[in-house]
Amino acid sequence: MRLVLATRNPHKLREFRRLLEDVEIEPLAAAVELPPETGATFADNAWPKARAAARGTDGAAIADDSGIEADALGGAPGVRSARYSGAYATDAENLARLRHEVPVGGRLAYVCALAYVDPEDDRERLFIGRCTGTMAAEARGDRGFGYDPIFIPDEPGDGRTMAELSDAEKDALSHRGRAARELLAWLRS
Ligand code: ITT
Repeated sequence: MRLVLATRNPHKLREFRRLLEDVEIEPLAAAVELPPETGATFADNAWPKARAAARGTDGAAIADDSGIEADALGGAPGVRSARYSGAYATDAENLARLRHEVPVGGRLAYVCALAYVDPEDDRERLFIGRCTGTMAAEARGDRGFGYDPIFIPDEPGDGRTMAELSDAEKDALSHRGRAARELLAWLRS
């Protein structure tokens, strides 16, 4: 089976290729334009990305809209996670702002909305994955991407940040891993 992944984020492509190993995950063609992310929820943003990719490639597509929610900020940055420190902010700039605003030990959650769209049989489905954790005292680790160096997942509970876990460990507990496994189970059912 083949699926186009509607993303411009190479880290997401790498993670989905690991997570959906029986599926051939194709990158999005450069000519396909992704819509602006103006939705109020992760799902609102995931659907248009998946539909644009399915239309642009004439095949089934998936899209991930994801981010981090901080209790101390009433759930922000949420859908604005990629642009938290400005429209063209780097991962390092976004992480620095979150560290500045959330106290050490503050509750955090990663969320992933994964939309599946198949234009051939009109099948559409949404899967949501969550992963809870806390703010680290300092950025640690060089694996993963984005906010991983300051996110201490509740599991396995040994104090390591997401960026200090192996790929297999991150996949087993991450928001994206959880959503991807639900998609796989549904595709096989
Ligand atoms: P596409 O829209 O092209 O898929 P994007 O990077 O802009 O790429 P999002 O709009 O979904 O994707 O933004 C996701 C944000 O949340 C971005 O700042 C990421 O760094 C962060 N994020 C999502 N999943 C993450 C993960 O597993 N680890 C660390 N940060 C993550």
